[in-house]
Amino acid sequence: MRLKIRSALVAAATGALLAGGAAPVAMATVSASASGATVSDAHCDDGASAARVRNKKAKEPAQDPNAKAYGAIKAQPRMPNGSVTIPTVFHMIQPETAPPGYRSDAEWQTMIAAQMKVLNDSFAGATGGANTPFRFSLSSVEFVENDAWYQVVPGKGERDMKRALHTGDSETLNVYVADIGAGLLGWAYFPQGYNSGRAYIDGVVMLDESMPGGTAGTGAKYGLGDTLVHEVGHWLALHHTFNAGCSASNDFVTDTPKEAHPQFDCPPDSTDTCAAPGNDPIHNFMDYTQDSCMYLFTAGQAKRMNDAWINFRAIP
Ligand SMILES: [Ca+2]
Ligand SMILES: [Ca+2]
Ligand SMILES: [Zn+2]
Repeated sequence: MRLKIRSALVAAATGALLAGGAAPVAMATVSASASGATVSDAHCDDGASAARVRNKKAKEPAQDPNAKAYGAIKAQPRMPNGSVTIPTVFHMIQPETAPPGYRSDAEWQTMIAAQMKVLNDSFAGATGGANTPFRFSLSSVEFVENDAWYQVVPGKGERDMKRALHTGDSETLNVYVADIGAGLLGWAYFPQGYNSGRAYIDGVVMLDESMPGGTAGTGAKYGLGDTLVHEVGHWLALHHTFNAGCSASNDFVTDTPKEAHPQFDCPPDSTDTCAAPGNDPIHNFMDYTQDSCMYLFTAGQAKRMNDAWINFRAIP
């Protein structure tokens, strides 16, 4: 199969953020040995994945019961806020023939720039939560026309796509953007799996219309760009706030109150599903509430991401 890739390299050396889609777009066509296989085998054979779903009926990728439970993480010194800038690579997966109304590349570029701002503001605590060591710099955007990957789900199609497109190392954030299937908003892999011999699988896959200005969800309730923030939380080892429910371990973060199950939309602040102290963390990026409702990481989550970076991603 011919794989058409149009690559727009964006200030890779300086790490400057892309402003409003104004970057020059270099056209290139390359061939790849993608098999064109179907993406119907939605099972996920890596237990180290975690997802965000669009609705209560959507299934998350199945988790391998034999996979390690990535629980407590070895404590490390807290890095200063904003001290780690993560190069971020966008792979924009597109249909081979654009349907009527499909967005132009310039529109996607604008949404990607807005997405980077949401990501940085969120990890800086500028939206109401804790500051973190992490900032993100857009290093490249590529547009890839491939019908087999356009509605990718976890599984073989995902692996084919990532084998062909993944770039960088454990410190590089690869973001695959597509009209993903299975009712998912996105999924990601925990950093502990990076050196499993399948480093190419690392990264985030997310729904294209979940980017800022997108149409995802009823009333575009998932169209403010928080899906990427949530998935990068997983990429830095955060569990869902409802992980293991009201159990003692919960999400292995002490300052996120336990909650029995995911919350959707935006329930009242008084929502409280576990007897343990504190109301449910419905405003936390790692719950399942709508974008306008989620806007914070806690100091404990910032510390867990800090520790995960040093333990699993930082290259000495
Ligand atoms: Ca907790
Ligand atoms: Ca409680
Ligand atoms: Zn998730």
